[in-house]
Amino acid sequence: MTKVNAICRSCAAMCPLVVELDNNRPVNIIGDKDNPVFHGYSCIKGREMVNTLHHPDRLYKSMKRLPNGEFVEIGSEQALDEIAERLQAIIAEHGPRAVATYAGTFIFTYPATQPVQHAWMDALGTPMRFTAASIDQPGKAIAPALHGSWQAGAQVFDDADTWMLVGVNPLVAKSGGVPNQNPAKRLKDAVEKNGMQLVVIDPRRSECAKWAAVHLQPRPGEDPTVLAGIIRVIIEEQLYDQDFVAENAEGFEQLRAQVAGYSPEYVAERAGIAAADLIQAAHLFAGAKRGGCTAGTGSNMAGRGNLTEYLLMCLMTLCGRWLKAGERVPNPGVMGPKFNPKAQASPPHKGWGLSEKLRVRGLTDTAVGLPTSALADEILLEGEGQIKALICISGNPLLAWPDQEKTLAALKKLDLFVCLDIQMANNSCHLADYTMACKHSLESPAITLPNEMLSYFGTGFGFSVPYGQYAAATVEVPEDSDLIEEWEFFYGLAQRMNLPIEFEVAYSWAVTGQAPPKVSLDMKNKPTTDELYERLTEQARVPLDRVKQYPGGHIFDDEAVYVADKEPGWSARLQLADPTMMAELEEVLAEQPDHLRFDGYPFRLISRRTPDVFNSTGRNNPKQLRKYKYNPAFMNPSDAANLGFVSGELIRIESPHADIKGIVELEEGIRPGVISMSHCFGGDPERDEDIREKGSAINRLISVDREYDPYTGIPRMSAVPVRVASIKGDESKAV
Ligand SMILES: Nc1nc2c(c(=O)[nH]1)N[C@H]1C(S)=C(S)[C@@H](COP(=O)(O)OP(=O)(O)OC[C@H]3O[C@@H](n4cnc5c(=O)[nH]c(N)nc54)[C@H](O)[C@@H]3O)O[C@H]1N2
Ligand SMILES: Nc1nc2c(c(=O)[nH]1)N[C@H]1C(S)=C(S)[C@@H](COP(=O)(O)OP(=O)(O)OC[C@H]3O[C@@H](n4cnc5c(=O)[nH]c(N)nc54)[C@H](O)[C@@H]3O)O[C@H]1N2
Ligand code: SF4
Ligand SMILES: [Mo]
Repeated sequence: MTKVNAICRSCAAMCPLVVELDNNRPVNIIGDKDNPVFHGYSCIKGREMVNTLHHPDRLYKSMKRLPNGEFVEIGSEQALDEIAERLQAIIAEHGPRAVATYAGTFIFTYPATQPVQHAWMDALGTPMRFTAASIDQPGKAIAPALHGSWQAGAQVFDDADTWMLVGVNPLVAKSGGVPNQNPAKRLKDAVEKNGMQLVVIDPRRSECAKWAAVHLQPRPGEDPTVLAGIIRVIIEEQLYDQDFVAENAEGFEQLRAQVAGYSPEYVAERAGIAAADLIQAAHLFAGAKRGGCTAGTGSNMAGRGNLTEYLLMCLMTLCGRWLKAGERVPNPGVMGPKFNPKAQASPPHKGWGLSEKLRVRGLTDTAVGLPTSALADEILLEGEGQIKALICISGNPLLAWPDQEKTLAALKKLDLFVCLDIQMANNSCHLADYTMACKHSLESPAITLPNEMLSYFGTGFGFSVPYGQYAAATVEVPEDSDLIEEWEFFYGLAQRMNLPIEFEVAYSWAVTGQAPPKVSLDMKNKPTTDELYERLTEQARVPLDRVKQYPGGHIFDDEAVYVADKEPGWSARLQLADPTMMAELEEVLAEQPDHLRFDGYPFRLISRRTPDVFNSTGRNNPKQLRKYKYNPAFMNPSDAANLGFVSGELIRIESPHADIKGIVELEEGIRPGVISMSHCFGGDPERDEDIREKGSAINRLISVDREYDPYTGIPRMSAVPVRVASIKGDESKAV
């Protein structure tokens, strides 16, 4: 038996693990108790790699779908030859724009993939890169584009006296808000030891809300109203940082005028909360010395997510919650370049209207990339520019994209559909012409660079200390297998299509704002993943070799970096009154409140994450389904009583777009009028499986063209208007 250090790549947290191996097989996996940042933390999704590494569904060889629908094994080299040939034929007939990629969640923790993929696409001449980010929290990229950003970054959770969580639930998601390294311990310590005053805005009493000093439980989708109300209190009571605003922001008077209509009474009435709680939340947030606020998927998906994220940035600026000159930089970088910031604003830039135009809904490329909610339409819409080939990297469109029926039709219409996955259990792979069998996370080396870079994604994300870890591959790939890494797929295509692989390290751009040197790969002698990691970290503050000297991870706090003064004559300011956002504030006031619209749809369906699975991953491992095999329709017991529903009952849930079946589960903490369900459960519309075994596909309820953000295209994926009905006695029709 040997013990080795590993990095879990089953979510963005990248927890350090200790894996006990018996003859190349993991027999036990635990969190690393000696780790200085995670303190032994791990979750079942990581520990269960003991079972999922060699799960019966695991692919060891790539699969090809024959015209009769049968799947046969195919060698990876042969598959690459065939795919390259088919792509070339498609490009010859329709041009390179006919080739698109979609990157799902598991691309994130594999940092070698995207640079090679992007370089291949650049060389091919296709801009059609789509990712899950535009159906996740697109406001996170749009808001800094409109507000500008603070070069020194935000105050961090570690020494904050207050934090505001808006539709984000880090105790389950381990995404952000509370930094994702053992968030439960962090939040408990912050509240109990440091007296942090937590404000949570969530229509249900989430796991985080249990720690809140104030929990606002508004009607779903009313976050802009609530945040405008909080800003109004802070401005009217002069609780904001007047010096910081005077020196670094513009648009203050206009913002003040724009939020004037959002009185506590108006907000309380509209959002269904108590005015006193709203005022208390404003006082707690503005009254603290240090703090921050984070929005998550809930508030980004509930309509007007850009505005929600924008108002949170305004709150940060109003309260001066950015790092000031002379303060020590919490994380000056480890595998990223040295972060050497100044106490000054970067000016706003364009959030949308970037060069590529889509053919549907007037959508364009944006700060968060091309709108994935338009991808199915771009495949379906005939004519010049139609997408004919799609490569799906570690994603599951059929369950994850809004409007499942449309997604199904689109995936079937493709001339060529390729998935890169570790298993066929993914529903989308059944539609793919080729599924490339990829290495499992434990079969290739890993670095924590992606989580380090998350701090540039939003406040409350990433590592707030200079932490880094490298882990070599934990196990050898099985003999007889034919597995590739995702980057090797694109490298292999580039070789066959005579294309170069040249890229600039995007991470370096994010940290320094400057172009890093170009990396060109040798197209004859394939590099190793370790060599690619070397190239990606060429500008690292701590050389990769040094990181490798600490197999269990280390905090590299040997160098103190301080925020430098603003450059003399620096004139850029943070924008508190972006015209589009001000117009949206105006529209919100003018429109009929959401709860008075949608006659006949009295409920709002909101999003949530299921603790033991990751989107659609983990649903084929019984140990991860012990608590929930399916995705219950959680509702308030009073609603259930009024409708005569009992726990476990099968019901029909109907949106203006479609209907699905759900299974009632009672949850005291949910606001009446709200139903809360996880996505990525269920099957596809043609093979509806047993709902009590597999759950329901909530994306069938969502339309991409009914209510959507005009810039990023994200439709309303939370706060979805629905009605519910009993289907007692009719259960057979439901499965
Ligand atoms: N209604 C609704 N819809 C939503 C959401 C919601 O809250 N509500 N959330 C949205 C969000 S935030 C996201 S990010 C998307 C998720 O969208 P996707 O990323 O498209 O969906 P996942 O289920 O995460 O897909 C992950 C895929 O990666 C595969 N996989 C697992 N491990 C590996 C690996 O090591 N290598 C490779 N190559 N593949 C692997 C899995 O088998 C699975 O097929 O869904 C979005 N859709
Ligand atoms: N265990 C597990 N972890 C995951 C995932 C998973 O599937 N399972 N998915 C991963 C992915 S892809 C992502 S992007 C992250 C997401 O991480 P988070 O953004 O933290 O996602 P959730 O945990 O769903 O938390 C969203 C919260 O928003 C609330 N909410 C819903 N609608 C509204 C609204 O209109 N307003 C407000 N204020 N709140 C609302 C919900 O009740 C919920 O508590 O999690 C990641 N981590
Ligand atoms: S929290 Fe994420 S990274 Fe940590 S063990 Fe669980 S799945 Fe793995
Ligand atoms: Mo996500």
